[in-house]
Amino acid sequence: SSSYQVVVIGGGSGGLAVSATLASRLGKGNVAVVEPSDTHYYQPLWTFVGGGLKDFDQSCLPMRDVIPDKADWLQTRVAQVLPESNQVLLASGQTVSYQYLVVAAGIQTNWQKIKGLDESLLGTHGIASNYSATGVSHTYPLLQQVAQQAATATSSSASPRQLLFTMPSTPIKCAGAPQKIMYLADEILCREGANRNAYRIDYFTGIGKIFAIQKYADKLLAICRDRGLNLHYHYDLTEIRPFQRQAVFTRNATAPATTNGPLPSPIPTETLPTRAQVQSEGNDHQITVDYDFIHVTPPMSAPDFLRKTPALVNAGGWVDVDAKTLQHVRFPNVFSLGDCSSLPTSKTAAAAAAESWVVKENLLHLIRHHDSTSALPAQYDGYTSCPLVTGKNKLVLAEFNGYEGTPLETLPFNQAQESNSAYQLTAHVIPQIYWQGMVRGMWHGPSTIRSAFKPVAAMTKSSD
Ligand code: FAD
Ligand code: UQ1
Repeated sequence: SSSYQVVVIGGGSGGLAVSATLASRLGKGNVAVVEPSDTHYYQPLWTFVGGGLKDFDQSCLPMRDVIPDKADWLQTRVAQVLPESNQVLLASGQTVSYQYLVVAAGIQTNWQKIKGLDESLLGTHGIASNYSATGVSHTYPLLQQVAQQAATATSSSASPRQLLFTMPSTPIKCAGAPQKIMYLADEILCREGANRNAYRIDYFTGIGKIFAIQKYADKLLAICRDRGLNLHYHYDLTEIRPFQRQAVFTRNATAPATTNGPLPSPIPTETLPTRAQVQSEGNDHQITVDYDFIHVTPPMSAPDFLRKTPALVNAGGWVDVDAKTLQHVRFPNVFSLGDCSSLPTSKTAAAAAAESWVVKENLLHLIRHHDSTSALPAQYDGYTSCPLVTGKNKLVLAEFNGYEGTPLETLPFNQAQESNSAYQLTAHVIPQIYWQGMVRGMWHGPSTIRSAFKPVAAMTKSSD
């Protein structure tokens, strides 16, 4: 059994941002990163890959090239955390002891929660998902296929090609990604020459809003209206019948509560997809829709292995940390960041960048001052960001304080507007920031840039 000063679970965005700095500060042999994957993924690029705007290869680097030089890489998964004895149990059977633990294991995609769906089906039967390393490369070819079909549709009386986009009611990473690919799909079909009435786009979301922050939701709703994209709230995708190309949506419990009797007007008939059947029985309300293309965002949850340690997680299964200090609420030598944490903000790499600073400051403080009674120096404000690409060269750069639900913008213009500069920044500059900065522990979000722009923003944004 080996022993380390710090063990980091996960070599993803959050795990590398933390371990890079800690390994260089604490020196060789003192930091271990437990990570099973051969490849590190820059997942934010997958929206662009699905839209045919980037190559999949640009989102990957071999894990061995990004694990910090001075850290030991244990290439296996953590099977269980034993926080009472300061140990982790590895899938290989080994136990590893730690003085400090950082949990950055990401979020788990649960494909099997949708009846009839398996990750291996992506790319077949018109089923696509950008939420899969193996599946994302199939999205664009499928979109081109349906675009060709719509473009060559001859009879104007034929029913339109049906494209469906789904968002589950569970927490997910990058809550904007389920709709970003819809905007890109619409643009691809238009570009391939499809007549607007030769295809129809429907977005089914498990929740009751298009976006959590009103300022951006208003803009996105206007975009959907202008582009004729149909929105349906409180529906979860519950089944796919690949061979029939049918999707079944179930109205969920987040729908407006009724004291008794059936739910109020499900989908108004005039907004129903063309080839759809409604099944209603009391409050159990389902719609079966024939599709030609469907982009699935699977339900997600905290990783299963965390649930084996109830003391580590909250009722939802997320690592239970203080929202400001990122220190565990019961184990002071444990920290967590990123998608697997309980932090009540929107789960993104942008959030993990800001969080990584707080984890490093506070953990190094504890190492320097063994008296854990002195207050931890760094606090996370809830910053997160969601670059909503709405087309080639168009993007709404949502940036906000997820704790307060208020915009927290970096650039000196109103970021609810679609802009080319925000597109160029997200497509070309931020990936460089990620590979050169974040995975090396040197990018903690844009707060210093925001401060630098403050005088300019004060002049240009006064009329927002
Ligand atoms: P990850 O980066 O997912 O890393 C988790 C790591 O833990 C993985 O390497 C995994 O192999 C490892 N792991 C899992 N289980 C174990 C175990 N038992 N033991 C050891 N290791 C384990 N974010 C943005 O900021 N902007 C965007 O535009 C954006 N767009 C996105 C679009 C898509 C399609 C997707 C899928 C995500 C997007 N994100 C975006 C979200 C972003 O990728 C994540 O929020 C971010 O990667 C979270 O970092 P993390 O370290 O928590 O998890
Ligand atoms: C960001 O910092 C980040 O992490 C590297 C992202 O993940 C890909 C983002 O999408 C965004 C938008 C940011 C914020 C950075 C700037 C310069 C606004």
